[in-house]
Amino acid sequence: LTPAQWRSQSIYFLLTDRFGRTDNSVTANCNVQDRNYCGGTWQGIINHLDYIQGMGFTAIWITPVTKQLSQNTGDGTSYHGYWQQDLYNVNPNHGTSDDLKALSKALHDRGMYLMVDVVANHMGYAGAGNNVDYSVFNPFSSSSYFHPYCLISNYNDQSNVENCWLGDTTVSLPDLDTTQSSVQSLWNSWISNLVSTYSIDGLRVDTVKHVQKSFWPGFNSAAGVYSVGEVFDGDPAYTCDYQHYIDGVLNYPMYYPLLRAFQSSSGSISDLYNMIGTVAYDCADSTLLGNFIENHDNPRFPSYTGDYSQAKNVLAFLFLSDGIPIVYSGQEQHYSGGNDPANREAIWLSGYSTTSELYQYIATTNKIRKAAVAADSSYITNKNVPFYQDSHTIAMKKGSGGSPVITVLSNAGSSGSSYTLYLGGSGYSSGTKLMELYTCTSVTVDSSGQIAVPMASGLPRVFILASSVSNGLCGSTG
Ligand code: ABC
Ligand code: CA
Repeated sequence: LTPAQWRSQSIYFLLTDRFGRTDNSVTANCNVQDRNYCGGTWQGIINHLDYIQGMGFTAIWITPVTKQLSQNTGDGTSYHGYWQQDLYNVNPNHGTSDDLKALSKALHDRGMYLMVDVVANHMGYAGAGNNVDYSVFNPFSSSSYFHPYCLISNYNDQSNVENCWLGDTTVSLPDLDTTQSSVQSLWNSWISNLVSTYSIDGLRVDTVKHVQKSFWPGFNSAAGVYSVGEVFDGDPAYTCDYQHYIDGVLNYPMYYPLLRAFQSSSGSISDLYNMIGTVAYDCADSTLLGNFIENHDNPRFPSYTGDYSQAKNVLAFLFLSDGIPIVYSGQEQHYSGGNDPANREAIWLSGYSTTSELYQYIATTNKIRKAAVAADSSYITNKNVPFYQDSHTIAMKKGSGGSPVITVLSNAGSSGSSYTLYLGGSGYSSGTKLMELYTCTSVTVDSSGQIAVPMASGLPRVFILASSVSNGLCGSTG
């Protein structure tokens, strides 16, 4: 799938080891602190695709598929998939190569897409960096393919970030010398092969800032599919620049102000408001970024606040601002794990409840985004514009000039009061009939051009033209 085709997708990100088991168990023990395999498999994902599709997702992103180091180390095992040793075989803990093909086919049979996480910066080794036996790697079986050992010590020094090694002295992440043309051509033919062998539709690319920028255009084009890179940095100037080298990046610049705005009722709305403009300006194309509020490297949102209204507001932002929404598995069950490894809970232990509050909320929000796309061919490419803020509230419009989607978000939380927000500046003229899609309230724009927004319990509100309501929303047919 091309970048343009990915814009309107929505992505469910899961750790293969933690999502579903071949035996369909919902009781199998998984102690996150053990940092060990819990038994999730590609077949287990196939078994639970209804659960994912039932929330309206059109794609999944799965953790790396390559064969890993096999030891149980002081840092745990390779259950997460970022400690690869053999690029030409798959991780046997997750199944066979045929199982992975079957997952790809099962997704495609439903009209869904497969995004695979890939790592080109490093391999993984159980032991200290000055003691690596390079012959265990396939390919790259000699030290000559790698940068000399040094641990990254200064994140403000870009050559240190690119040329030294991630990991620690328990598990080393031997850092490939990606400036060598032999290394580049191995990676490019590998990725091209992987994509075609498994009919992969998109890539999430790990550790992008740890490889020189000039490596990525060749890799991205050899892949031939939309690639979204991980540049773990909140600075928009630093992170957005990578979009000149790879199709998209994970929206780390938005992550921090989004978290701070909604993690408490005193969070800064204005910082978020300003970052929307900054990212739209600094990034080459904000509509190709990957939006998230949770992942396997950061504490989950409910570890900051247990409030469901605040959780709904951050979700609404992911889906209704510029970029491709990414929900991290377990977010729909309001899981609350903190730092790695606590944020990697097994999903089966939730019993895959489809009635939980956020599961239902996400399903509605996916429908809203699809209805917006269906009603307005330029919705997905028109930039989101914030146009109102107060200390607890932000309003944004996105879509073609005449009929934008209006999103009103609040950080007041579930105990927030009920009141009417008279919202001007939406661009809608008086007399226009709108529908609020979470409450199914009809509102006519008043004579001074204001929308009477029925705020309550700190919940998000979203308006579209009443005549555009579709996709089963608010009792619509079709
Ligand atoms: C394991 C254990 C951990 C233990 C660690 C030493 O070993 O699980 O508990 O603490 C994989 C595994 C991890 C494993 C690591 C290391 O490998 O999943 O469990 O940790 O062996 C990607 C993946 C990630 C993966 C790897 C490695 C890379 O998403 O799951 O980890 O393939 C850096 C990298 C980033 C990486 C991340 C984990 O580490 O850049 O690619 N993620 C600063 C730095 C960032 C740094 C981040 C976290 O800290 O700038 O580069 O990310 O260490 C903001 C700033 C940011 C700043 C943050 C903290 O503050 O703007 O720049 O980020 O304000
Ligand atoms: Ca590197």
